[in-house]
Amino acid sequence: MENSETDSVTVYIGLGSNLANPADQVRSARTAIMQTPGIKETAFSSLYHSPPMGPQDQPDYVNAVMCVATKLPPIDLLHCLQRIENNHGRVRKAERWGARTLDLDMLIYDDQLINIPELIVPHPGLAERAFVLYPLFEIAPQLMIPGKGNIADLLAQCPMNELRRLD
Ligand code: A4P
Ligand code: MG
Repeated sequence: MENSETDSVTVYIGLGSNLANPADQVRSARTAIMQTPGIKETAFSSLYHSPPMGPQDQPDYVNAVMCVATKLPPIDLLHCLQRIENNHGRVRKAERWGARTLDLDMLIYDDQLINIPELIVPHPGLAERAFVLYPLFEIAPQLMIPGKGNIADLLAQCPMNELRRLD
């Protein structure tokens, strides 16, 4: 049973960028995730454009959400995502929510609730962020988010505001 599909879990990953051609950064990150051994893409949302949440003196963001099937444990997957961020020129600065070439957030890992210093899942901001909820809803309209509820209900509480879908 070692290699059976049933051993895989479903994971949702949020991709975001607002530096160095953000749409290309997101597309290239998608390819890098797909090419990671042990990870299989099952869905990828449209790209979405939005003004920055947090400090306003930074460029607008491009975001997307990806669904993957994987057998990697959560921490191993986090480290894979951090390696891909670093390969995309991610520089971690002291300022909270500052500009970045690539941000990969583990939004949901199967039905798990994880709260350790290195990893909080579901991602803490998920339920209030239009740039996460709208692309997530696009690829998983029936989703139940562990500890937070049904995606359609969360979306109904979260106006789209200036978020727009890119073609
Ligand atoms: N970490 C804990 N939980 C997770 C998780 N579920 N996924 C830890 C990924 N990492 C997680 O992350 C800091 C630490 O969080 C990591 O070392 C990891 O162990 P980081 O990527 O270095 O820092 P960050 O992303 O700046 O911090 P934070 O608070 O996670 O920021 P967010 O929530 O990612 O928000 N505006 C728009 N329009 N679109 C955006 O995508 N993104 C941000 C960043 C701000 N404004 C934005 C957007
Ligand atoms: Mg992050």
